[in-house]
Amino acid sequence: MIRDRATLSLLIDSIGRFVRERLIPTEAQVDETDAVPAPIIAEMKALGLFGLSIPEEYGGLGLTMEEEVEVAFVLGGTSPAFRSLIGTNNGIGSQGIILDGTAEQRASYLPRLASGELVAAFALTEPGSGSDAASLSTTATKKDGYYALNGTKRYITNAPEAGIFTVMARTDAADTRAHGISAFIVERGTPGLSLGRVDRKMGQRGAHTCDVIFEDCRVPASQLLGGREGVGFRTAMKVLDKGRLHIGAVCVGVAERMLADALAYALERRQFGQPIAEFQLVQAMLADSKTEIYAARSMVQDAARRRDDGHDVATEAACAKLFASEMCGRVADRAVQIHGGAGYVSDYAIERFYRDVRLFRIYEGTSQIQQLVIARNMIRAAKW
Ligand code: COS
Repeated sequence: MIRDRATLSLLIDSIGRFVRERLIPTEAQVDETDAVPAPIIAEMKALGLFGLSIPEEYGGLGLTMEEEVEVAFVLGGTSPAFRSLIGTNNGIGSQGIILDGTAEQRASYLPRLASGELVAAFALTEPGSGSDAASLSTTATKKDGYYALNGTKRYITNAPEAGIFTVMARTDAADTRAHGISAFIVERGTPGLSLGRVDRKMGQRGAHTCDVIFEDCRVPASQLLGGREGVGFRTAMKVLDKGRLHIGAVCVGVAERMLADALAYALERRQFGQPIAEFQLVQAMLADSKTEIYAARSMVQDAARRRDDGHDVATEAACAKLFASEMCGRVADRAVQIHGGAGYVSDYAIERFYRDVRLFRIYEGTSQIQQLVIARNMIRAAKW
């Protein structure tokens, strides 16, 4: 639902200008140095980007899902590393607190997440537990007024920068699946929490991941998310439903950027005496990409509206993420093809985007997990 079109247009215009004038010119530097410059981060904070989806009462912009995906389309027009920096505060890092946190937990963390003073991370994946998230083995053992956390979380986005971690851990050793899992808000600096070395990734340089290690990490009982044990897996799944929709929107934005770059190149590059855009085989690649982007954009918008209307969109979010991320991979491949040899060297942005977008088909649930979620929900609905 779009609450006020004029206000949203102003926001989108200012973010679009920021993307064009500040982020796109800094993309190559971010890739080379593996860091987003501090002045850019300060501007992101001033624009309110860290609190897009955090409710207004906590200092955020309180965007609806439909508004958020419109913003994500625009943010997708530049390197995904920039979006990644604000992604956890708006998505997987804050949504557990928004959806299921206690009043005290919301009041304590959301204002600082909205301003960007604090960066949040979401710690679900482990060395032995990825797609099968319910099998996680990190334990949280209740002692006198605190929980002792033990285990390792892997590939945790923004962990090197994070001030808080939403950590899924097993509080009931007897239940080896979802209902034995609880969620905790763990502050950086808690004794027993340490970080591994920053991962060397294929792409998205400037966005950082690493292991988060818990060794008898004493977490006060007040940090149990929502004050309830056994519902942490459900919280994580709800968070991921929203996150998947957001990632679908980012995929649309990035695909639009790659297609714009490919079209510009096809118009400028001449072979056989004419711009290669005049060749029908190149046109087919342009047209297929345009069509698929339009389809993905429509899916994401529709799923976002349904979520705003209060519907359960687990299936639609999975459909949107599956289609948009796979589409983004195909567009990246065609865009490199249109660039020819120029697409394989780093003088053009497409070489970097090709590596960056590969992650979309993996994180926040692989394409295969999206397929599984969609089919399971279909079968469940058919049975009732
Ligand atoms: N919203 C709310 N609750 C949900 C839910 C959702 N979208 N999906 C599942 N649940 C609930 C189920 O209702 C069930 O609770 P009840 O038994 O009380 O009904 C519980 O969670 C367990 O669900 P399920 O039995 O479906 O769990 P499975 O282990 O079989 O499979 C999948 C769940 C595979 C879908 C899940 O593990 C998953 O999404 N894996 C991918 C993880 C991922 O995306 N990782 C990325 C890391 S973060 S970047």
